[in-house]
Amino acid sequence: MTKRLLTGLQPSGELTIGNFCGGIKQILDYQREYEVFLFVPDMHSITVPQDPETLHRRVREIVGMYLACGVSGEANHIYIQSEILEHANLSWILECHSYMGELSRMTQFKAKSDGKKEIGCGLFTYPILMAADILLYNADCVPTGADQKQHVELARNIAQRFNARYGETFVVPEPLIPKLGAKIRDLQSPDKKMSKSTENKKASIFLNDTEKDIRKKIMSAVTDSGDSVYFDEANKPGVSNLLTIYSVFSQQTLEQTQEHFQGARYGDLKKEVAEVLVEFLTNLQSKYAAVMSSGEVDEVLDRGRDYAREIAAQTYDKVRRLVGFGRV
Ligand code: AQP
Repeated sequence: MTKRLLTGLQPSGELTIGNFCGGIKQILDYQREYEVFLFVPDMHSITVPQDPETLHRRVREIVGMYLACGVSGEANHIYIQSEILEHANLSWILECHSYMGELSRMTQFKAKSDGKKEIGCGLFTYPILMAADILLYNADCVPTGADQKQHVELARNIAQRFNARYGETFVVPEPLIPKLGAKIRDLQSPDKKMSKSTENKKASIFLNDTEKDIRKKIMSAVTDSGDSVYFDEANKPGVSNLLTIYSVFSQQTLEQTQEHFQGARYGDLKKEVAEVLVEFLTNLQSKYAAVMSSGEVDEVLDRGRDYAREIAAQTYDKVRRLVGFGRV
């Protein structure tokens, strides 16, 4: 049987090149090998406040971006999380099989709640919803950037715990972390990862950035002391980040990139990184405009919803019987 791969990107902001490297690129790499489930986690987005109109708009835009990037809407199942009610139903059951201790260890929760006076419960429990997203479709693999690896490990633990108690029910998923680009760094604070919901817009390159903005952001990216270009993540995170970005978007290995920039100065590196991004993103943006003016997004989402609903209903029905819900 063809193995299943599942992933989703939250419509919590405009997608960044980090989201492309950790999420979308992996789907492009694997979509011929796996049965792909790609969903829009709109339920995850409201773990932090969202404007409803903007969220509606972004849900469609993100699917347009998946398609513009080259994700096949015909071969893959693309759907919106909130349109499949079993995500929330299964999440509740899994929540009752999870522990406060394991959720408290999630580094993303610590980072997102740091310094906040009021911390929403959803921010704390959302890794369980993520486990439900994965286990509902018995996904074998979950492509993800380094930041989400811990959440996939939690999903594995919950699946194993459930299977041990009720008998083999869920496939135990494996995280699939890219060798290159698993953590694209913030351009202004390279100790942090690049994020779509960053407050400092200069810190992230968004997939819909203008040519002018791309060049400006890359040219003002924080580099490190010294002036020679080489890859050393611990001591030169800013420069290493630019080398990684260049490699991914020029489709070269890190070794080829390092060779290419031997003897170069920071200014040369930045100019070439900006060039490669401008070429990739302007091309992507014209494909995106074409997708958004066609009716493709809704067609793909309707098809994906119908397919996903059937699988989700089967899994949920099995699980609710196992835990003793309703009438047999
Ligand atoms: N900087 C990154 N480098 C590589 N991969 C990344 N991902 C996120 N940031 C980077 C990967 O993108 C996919 C979608 O992520 P998400 O939408 O579920 O949320 P996130 O991980 O919380 O991403 P953001 O951009 O930081 O969103 P906000 O700002 O809303 O929290 C995942 O595969 C993720 O690993």
